[in-house]
Amino acid sequence: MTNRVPRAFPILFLALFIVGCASSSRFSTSQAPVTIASLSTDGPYAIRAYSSFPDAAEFGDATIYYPLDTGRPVGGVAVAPGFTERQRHINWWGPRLASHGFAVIVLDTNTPRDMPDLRGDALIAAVRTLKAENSRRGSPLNGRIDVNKMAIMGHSMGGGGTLIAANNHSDEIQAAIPFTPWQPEGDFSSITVPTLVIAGSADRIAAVDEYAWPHYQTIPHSTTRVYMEINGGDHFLANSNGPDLAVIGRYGIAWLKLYLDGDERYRRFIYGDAQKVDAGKFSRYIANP
Ligand code: 9J3
Repeated sequence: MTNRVPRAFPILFLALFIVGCASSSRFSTSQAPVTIASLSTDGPYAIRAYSSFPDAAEFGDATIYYPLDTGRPVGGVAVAPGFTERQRHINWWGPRLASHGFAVIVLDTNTPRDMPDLRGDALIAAVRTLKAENSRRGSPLNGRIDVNKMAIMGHSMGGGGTLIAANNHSDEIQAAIPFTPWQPEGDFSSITVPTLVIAGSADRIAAVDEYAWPHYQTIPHSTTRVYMEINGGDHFLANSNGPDLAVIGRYGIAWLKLYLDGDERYRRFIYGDAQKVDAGKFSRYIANP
């Protein structure tokens, strides 16, 4: 007995050392200093993409982008394009968000002319697809998704769909980011999840005073919501060819880090000093709270 304990010690220390090294390398990746620069470009994780997974009736083709070696389950994000658009119009979000530690499904609608309500159905179905990937044997994401951290995003009619889906399914998601959204007479008074509306003051297709701004105003005061309007931004400011994706991406990443992951280090990029530096970029930045 007395000499068995000392003999176990070296093995115990070796095991602790190995575990310590492994977790400290993870720690240094996920806890690296977060800066305006680090959020303005791709993040620390290597990424992969795949497109073979079970079909859903509510959308067409889709691609899932995901990070390698996160050492923890990741949140999921579904992204929908706008009227007549396809994945490629908005798929820059896939690698950008995946490299910061999210599993991202970018979808094609069943037909390019689907109206916003169908895009909302597509987004919720895509969220369910991501959740199912977590438990599908053989999926690269098997056991790697935190199914309680889900967000939806979309452009224009896909942004309308984002708002419709958030309004009807706030119980299935944790955050929403409509960009240059379009939904005539939209009433989103049942949204309870944190919602970031990204808009452009020079949008000639979905003019902010008819769409994004009134859409935002229908979201309840009791819901965490931000209205971010890029001064001079057009309808395509958050699409793959947008002129300032460094900034747009930074706000999207910070929103998801804060409200999916609950990581408070990102709050200052939405509400604090690291947001104030951008004041000159916005015609309106209404943060409530
Ligand atoms: O998805 C969009 O770009 C909607 C823009 C629009 O005004 O469509 C009208 C048919």
